[in-house]
Amino acid sequence: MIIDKENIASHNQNNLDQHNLRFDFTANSLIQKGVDVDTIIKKVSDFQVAIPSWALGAGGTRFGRFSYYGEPGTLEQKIEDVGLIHALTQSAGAISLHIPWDVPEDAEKIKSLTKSLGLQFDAMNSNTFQDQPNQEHSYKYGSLCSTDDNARQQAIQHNIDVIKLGEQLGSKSLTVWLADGSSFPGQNNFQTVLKNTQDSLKQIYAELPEDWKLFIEYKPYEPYFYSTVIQDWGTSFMLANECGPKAYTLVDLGHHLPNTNIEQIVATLMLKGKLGGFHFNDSKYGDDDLTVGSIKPYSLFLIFNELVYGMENNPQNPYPAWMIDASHNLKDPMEDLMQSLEAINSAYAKALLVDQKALREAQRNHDVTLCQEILQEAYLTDVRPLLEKARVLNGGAINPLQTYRQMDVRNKLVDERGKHSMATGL
Ligand code: RM4
Ligand code: MN
Ligand code: MN
Repeated sequence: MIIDKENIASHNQNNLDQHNLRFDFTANSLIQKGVDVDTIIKKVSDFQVAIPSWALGAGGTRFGRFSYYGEPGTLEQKIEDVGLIHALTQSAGAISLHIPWDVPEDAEKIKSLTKSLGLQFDAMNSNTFQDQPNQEHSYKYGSLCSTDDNARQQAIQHNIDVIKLGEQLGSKSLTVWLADGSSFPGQNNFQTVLKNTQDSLKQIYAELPEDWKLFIEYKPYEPYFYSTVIQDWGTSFMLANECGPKAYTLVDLGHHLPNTNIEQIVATLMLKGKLGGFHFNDSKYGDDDLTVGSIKPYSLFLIFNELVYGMENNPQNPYPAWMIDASHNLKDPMEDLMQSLEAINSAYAKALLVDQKALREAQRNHDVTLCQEILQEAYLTDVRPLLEKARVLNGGAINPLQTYRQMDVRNKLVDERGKHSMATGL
């Protein structure tokens, strides 16, 4: 299924008067305060977030999985779904593949389909956290960290194969997330597994094409419950430094213990030029993979405030790769992803509204009250009309979720694909 711009434009007609009213009010109030509204709209339009190929189907928990009707059963269908989300939101212009869940049978065909929908290939993701059928050596006791040379070599080779595949597709980065760890004290020698991981990453790094980046994710626990080899940003940062200038830390919002000050981690990494990628989601307890902004929208804003500061003041840090890393147990995945995109764009636009000059001045004067007021002033602004404008200017929907429902997209997909089609993934 493909949604064309005329179709979206005709749905927009019903919302146009309301949108214009709301936009004029917001834009005029901001202009009065000296805000350059056009620049903010342009920045929001340019902000593109990748959708992972594994997020279009229903996610599960270790207790079970409830299917979602009309799930994309093939890689082509997953790409089509991202195309639909992008057509409506104009802000999901890339797809990120997980290998071997989504190995293209014909790379050229996949490439042209992706291009025709206005999408690019974002980072490639390797998978050494599961054993695949017919795999020779098991990852049960670790992959890149393994003390079994055969398992370790196999995991290194898998990552190299993923890079080669990514080159065929035009991707420019590899994201490595390792489950490696232990569930019981004494199970692993901490120094040995860390050293093995470092050696393995260096071997993968050595195979990285000149214009590629390596992103190293971290996570404190799960699937193992006593220790994780790359447990925190410090370990990831250290490994990235050991590898070299093309290796970076990747921050996944769900990969922190409760109450961690993620915005401070962002600031530290950007100062050091080592924040390479970002995975968005939200959580109450751990790696819950909930809709972005559904639990802690203010934290998301504070994180964006540091990202915006870093993007404007840290030329030593490359432009980060953005991706939504969520899982959908209950909601229609596409609706959920559109809600996430709205939350991301909203936090970004609010962060762009922070009066940086006034904030620096208040910080210099140790006016703590005013510092907080300045942040709240931006955070409490209703930026939705600006996001609507950014979409409309690019041919997207004023209200993507409503348009998606009015177009009855899910039922049409069920008709096309059948009720019980299943997506690969977790
Ligand atoms: C992990 C991590 C990775 C993702 C897998 C599916 O928790 O966030 O980025 O590839 O989940
Ligand atoms: Mn992630
Ligand atoms: Mn995760």
